[in-house]
Amino acid sequence: MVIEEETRDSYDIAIVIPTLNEEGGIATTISAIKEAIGTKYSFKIVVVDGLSTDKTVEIARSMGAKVIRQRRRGYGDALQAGFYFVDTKLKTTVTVMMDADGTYEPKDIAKMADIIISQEADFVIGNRFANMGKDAMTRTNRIGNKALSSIARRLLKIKVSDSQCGLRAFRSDLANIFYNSTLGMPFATEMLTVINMYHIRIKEIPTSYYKRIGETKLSPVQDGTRILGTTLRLMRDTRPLSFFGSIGMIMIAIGTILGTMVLIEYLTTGSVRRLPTTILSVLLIVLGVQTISLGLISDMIKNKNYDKRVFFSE
Ligand SMILES: Nc1nc2c(ncn2[C@@H]2O[C@H](COP(=O)(O)OP(=O)(O)O)[C@@H](O)[C@H]2O)c(=O)[nH]1
Ligand SMILES: [Mg+2]
Repeated sequence: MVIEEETRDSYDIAIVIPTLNEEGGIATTISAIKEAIGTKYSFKIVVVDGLSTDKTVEIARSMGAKVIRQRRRGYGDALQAGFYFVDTKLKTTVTVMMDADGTYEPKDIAKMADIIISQEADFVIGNRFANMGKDAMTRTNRIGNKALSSIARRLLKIKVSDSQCGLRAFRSDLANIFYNSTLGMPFATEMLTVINMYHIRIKEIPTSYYKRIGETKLSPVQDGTRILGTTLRLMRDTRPLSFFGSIGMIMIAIGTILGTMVLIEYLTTGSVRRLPTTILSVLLIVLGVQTISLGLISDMIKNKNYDKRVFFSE
């Protein structure tokens, strides 16, 4: 173990870049990173390729990046594989993640590293809305990203403006929680939920966002729906009492309104003529109470299974 530690290459920053057919953007991205960081920090670029069929891998290797191949598919899985590599094969202080499409400003990497190294925060995320280039994001994506961020803030208590921002940096000794957490695959929203769970100190900084080189690998509708589904699942898993509690309360509220209508009718006319409404009202109230009970049980299970790893800052 000690021998392995000593033979690991050591850098200030590891920059993990997932790629899937990015031959148009990878060279620009790597050279812009080299130029932006210069000699301020030592760094290693780790490209995690998802079986690109173009020249991405050759270009990345020829420019000195370490290229690893993910076994499974997907952006989240690629990041996890990259973090695992950095955590187990290199020795670094800061881990950064970034796209290979020229959308992010490489100068922001050093800014983020400054914050982590000075111990001002353990995790830094960009806010693309702060300084968004013209045409950098389609109108649909802009609205969608704002909506997803606002939903995540409300449902998951994640305190960031741009929950889908792909430029992030964190203390490398925290890497293992992102590939080894109880939540399964952490990716964008998942990562932020894990940060909340462990009370990791997060800071948001304004970042630039430029128009993409090459084709996007995400589809707005399909991925937007998936992210929304993930947000709900994460709320169920991490805040079960709020999740089931609010569904139950809504049912009880509707049931009570319907029941009150029936009661008023009974008090004024002396008879109950709306039988279906009466049944629905009772059903909703009973189901509502049951749903809240489910929340209480889930909350108990969650607390029993809670991952008790602790972290500290100096
Ligand atoms: N390794 C790997 N990289 C991926 C995969 N899907 C997307 N990427 C890369 O992840 C980054 C983000 O994807 P991108 O298409 O830019 O998404 P957008 O920024 O939301 O438009 C890019 O560098 C992609 O090449 C995948 O399945 N595997
Ligand atoms: Mg991108």
